[in-house]
Amino acid sequence: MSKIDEIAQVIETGKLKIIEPLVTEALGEGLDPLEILNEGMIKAMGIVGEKFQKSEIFVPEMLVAAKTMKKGVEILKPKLAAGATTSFGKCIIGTVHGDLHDIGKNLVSLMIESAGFAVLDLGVDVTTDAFIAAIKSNPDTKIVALSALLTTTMPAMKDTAAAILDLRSAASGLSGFKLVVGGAPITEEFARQIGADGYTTDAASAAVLAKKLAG
Ligand code: B12
Repeated sequence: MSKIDEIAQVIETGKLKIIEPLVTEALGEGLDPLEILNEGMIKAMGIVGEKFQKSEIFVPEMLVAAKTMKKGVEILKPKLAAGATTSFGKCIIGTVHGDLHDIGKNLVSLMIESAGFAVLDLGVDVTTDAFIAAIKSNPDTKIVALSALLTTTMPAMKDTAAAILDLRSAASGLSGFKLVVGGAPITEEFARQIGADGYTTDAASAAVLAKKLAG
């Protein structure tokens, strides 16, 4: 079994104690951190999701897999965040109200930060009011990024986006930011419907998009 497959299996089965030495070992062997992330970790979470859907595993197993992935990402973090030299301004990011998924949001945050933004991460289950308050107290924000992982929280994303866009079009002096959205159930079409300025499918392309929109 390849080291990357081994990492995937350790995440899938939630072996929290093994992930740290295993990822360190993989990096020591010169494996590409992005390949470890995409082909090992993210792939494993996809399998975890499928197993949950088929009722082969339940929430506790999904949770321990998530914890294992988070620990693995911690080891990868310094390698993924290359350290940007340009400054693109501020980005506010959060997972919308009712949604507790944050692994993808954290990766997007990490990539956007390493692309040269100062990131204000509001966390998970973020209400519309909390997004609005953050924008008001950070008038120099260039990007507002919303994440949603559940079809049931897509309406919350829509409502939050509407309030944010209202704030932007009001004569509030807060018109200098772009709104980007993402997360597994989000599509280009949904993003357009709710008036977002941008949408992408993964963390690396989210950083490219943020730079393009802020530039
Ligand atoms: C781990 C996990 C959990 C963990 C979350 C832990 C955590 N701290 O995040 C826990 C156990 C808490 C959990 C709970 C639940 N979960 Co869950 N979970 C998952 C799982 C297995 C992996 C998610 C993940 O981390 N993926 C890896 C990351 C890297 O990918 P990602 O999040 O998609 O992010 C990438 C892109 O989407 C994008 N992206 C993400 N955000 C943004 C934002 C922007 C701006 C941009 C541009 C891009 C972007 O870039 C990211 C990086 O490349 C998924 C299955 C899946 N395949 O997604 C189910 C899944 C999302 N969960 C599901 C469900 C049903 C639930 C529960 C309702 C279960 C329950 N009965 O309680 C609860 C809901 C809790 C809540 N209120 O939020 C369903 C959702 C079904 C649906 N269509 O709505 C899924 C799809 C599983 C399934 N197949 O049924 N879950």
